[in-house]
Amino acid sequence: MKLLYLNGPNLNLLGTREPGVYGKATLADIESLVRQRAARSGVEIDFRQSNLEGELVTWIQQARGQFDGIVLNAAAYTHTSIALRDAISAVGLPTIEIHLSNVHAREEFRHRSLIAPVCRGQITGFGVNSYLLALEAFIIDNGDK
Ligand code: CA2
Repeated sequence: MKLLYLNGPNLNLLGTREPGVYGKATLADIESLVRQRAARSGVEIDFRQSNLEGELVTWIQQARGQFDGIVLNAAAYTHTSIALRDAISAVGLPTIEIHLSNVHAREEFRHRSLIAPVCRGQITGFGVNSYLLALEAFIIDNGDK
């Protein structure tokens, strides 16, 4: 199984600011944890971050035929991006929406996800473990086939 992990705007700052909300791990630390767990199950990982909405859209479009699924922390675009939602819907690959923080326990504007209705599911609030839980979900789902 091949999974594409996509990270949206400002997640490149992880570990450098706001550790109280997002924890102390950097995005490179998270990538390394995901890769270690994935290797144990023979899962291939591509892990990327962009601050640009259009670049994320392009990567989602290009995932068709290249990956079995997408794990997406769309960051603030979760709450605003019809373009990301349309891309997920168009590509037809199972996509799991993830967040480090529990978006439902935060400001009202974070409660709405424009991408959730076209995602396989949502994992929110488990910190770095949200990234690992999405991997587990894909491993379990794949085993069901
Ligand atoms: O909890 C999450 O993973 C979020 O996707 C993070 C986004 C936020 O807009 C979503 O509502 C929930 C923000 C990512 C910003 O990351 C930073 C990291 C360090 C310092 C400042 C921002």
